[in-house]
Amino acid sequence: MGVINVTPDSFSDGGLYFDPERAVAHGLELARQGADVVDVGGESSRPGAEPVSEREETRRVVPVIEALSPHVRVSVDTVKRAVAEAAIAAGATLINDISASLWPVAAEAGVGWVAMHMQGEPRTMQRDPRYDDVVAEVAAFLRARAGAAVEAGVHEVWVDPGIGFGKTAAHNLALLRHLPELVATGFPVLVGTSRKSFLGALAPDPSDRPSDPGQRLPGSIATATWAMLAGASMVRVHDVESARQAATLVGATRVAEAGAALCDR
Ligand code: HH2
Repeated sequence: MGVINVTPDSFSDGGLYFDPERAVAHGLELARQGADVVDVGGESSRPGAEPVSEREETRRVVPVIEALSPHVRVSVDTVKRAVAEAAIAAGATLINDISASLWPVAAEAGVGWVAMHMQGEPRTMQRDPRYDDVVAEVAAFLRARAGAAVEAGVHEVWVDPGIGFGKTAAHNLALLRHLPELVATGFPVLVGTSRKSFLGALAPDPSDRPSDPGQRLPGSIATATWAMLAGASMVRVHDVESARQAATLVGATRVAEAGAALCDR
């Protein structure tokens, strides 16, 4: 899943694709690089981000989705019902929902839905996140929301641990380490670590300062590869070409494993 932020303020690429023509060109380029889905968002969810009105968010994403959807599968990254509906009318077939609450819209429209876990809300979520058992709590939350969606008739339901959404670096690492527990829910798992700040803090630059978002490609690919090996079915990334290479290698090791197993028979 390749990211397109049609926003002036996203944490790693804010402003780069705020112009719709640039956003469309970038989306087509991500598809060429191998993205199976492009995720179009019109509101930043970075820690401390200010909310955007429904009207403005719709104005940002709809023309981009209309232009991209004939060429590549499009998801809309929104928490607003009206924006999701307008995006679906424009050609989106997956709702990427960081609030994990829009499954009735997906059921009504017959599109797929991603349930992501978040503690709190973007403005304040990184102030002091706390859990007794982050892995168990996130898995229980996602299992319940995904179950409700299936019951409502959603035919394609994804779960996502919400790396960085109301989580410390230790919480993020625990969720990555124990990803198989999320995979065991039986729902396909999506993971987004791309360029996130815990990577900068855990893998600092040579002068021991937290690296900037633009320097976090190695950590992004390392964690995406980790997630895929642990059973994630999709990774949400800004750098599609690199992630695609990693995914191809993960796939090749699987084929090699299956071949070895056949030879052993
Ligand atoms: N992360 C971001 C946004 N949407 N959706 C899912 N399902 N999983 C994620 O991990 C996730 C997400 C944050 O990244 P980005 O879109 O690049 O930044 P911003 O929210 O500042 O626009």
